[in-house]
Amino acid sequence: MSHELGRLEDLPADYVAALRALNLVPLWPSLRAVLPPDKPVPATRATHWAYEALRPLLLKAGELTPIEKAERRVLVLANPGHGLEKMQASAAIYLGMQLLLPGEWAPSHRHTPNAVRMIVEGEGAYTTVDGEKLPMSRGDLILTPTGLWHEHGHDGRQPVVWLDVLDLPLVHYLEASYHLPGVRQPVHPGAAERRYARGGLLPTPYFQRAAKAYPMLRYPWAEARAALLALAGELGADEPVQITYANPETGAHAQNILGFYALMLRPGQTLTLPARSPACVFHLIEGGVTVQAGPDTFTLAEADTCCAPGYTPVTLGNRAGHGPAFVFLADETPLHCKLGVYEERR
Ligand code: GTQ
Repeated sequence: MSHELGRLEDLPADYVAALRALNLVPLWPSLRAVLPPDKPVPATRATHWAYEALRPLLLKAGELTPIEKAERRVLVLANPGHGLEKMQASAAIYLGMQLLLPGEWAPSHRHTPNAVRMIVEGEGAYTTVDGEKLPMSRGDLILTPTGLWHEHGHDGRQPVVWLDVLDLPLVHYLEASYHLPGVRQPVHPGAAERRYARGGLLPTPYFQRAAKAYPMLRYPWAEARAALLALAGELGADEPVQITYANPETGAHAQNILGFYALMLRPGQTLTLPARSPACVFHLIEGGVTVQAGPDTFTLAEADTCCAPGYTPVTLGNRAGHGPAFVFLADETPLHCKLGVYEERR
């Protein structure tokens, strides 16, 4: 039973002042705000960022601000529900579109928040993470886990743009976010994605497995796309065709806080994802889809991004009559599961 609780205004002003002077606050006027009935009231609003609209502004940033003055030349995809200055897409997710121009270099640093890059356009750029030089192509997912040195360079001839997904809002909220500058990293040869190229077949040194917390840092789009097409061939027509970017040694999510996935929609397919506690981000790699998040419907063109708050059912539709659509997703599932607050409602 929910009955009206006492309000702050119901209390004598001198009583409230006496409490405040001792750093005390009465709970009951704010109880329903922090424990709302039945489900959370998210600040996160379903929001759509059209690539066509933001791209010229990002390129303009390339003219206005040299890389030396930016370190990372990024336009943040900020959720108005949180206030733009908070630079949050959701409670735990930060999104940014980063531009690197030919010949530029974004210097080495490391920080406590985890990052990934989803490459949006351009060829010839690379990021070096923990001494591994990782080429960037459209649709590739590149990890920059917490604490690893990373820097970005560009030997190509066209601007390169990628989507940064970080757990920065959460780590900042935890008062655990900080950054250290570094020097250019020596690059060691080898590509982990070739060592882990076959599912279920792990490279095994004779004495013990190399115990790297993040054994694979680059997930080429060609592999993910092929995996989705192969999976689609195995599943029934109505089943969701989705893969999780996983740590190939443990099978767990690739990173600790945010989850990353790729999803294929068959021609004409409509897929309803049940309401779940984590907020979710959708980025369209290929095709044309509609995303209906609660009362809001967005029409995504290629390279568009949108987000949906938690506890909201989401319906994805492939607008094309022929040809699959491919969507990259990021969400807060690993975090919610680890904290024991993960929930699905059907
Ligand atoms: O590329 O290292 O969008 O440190 C925000 C913070 C990108 C990066 C962002 C960062 C980076």
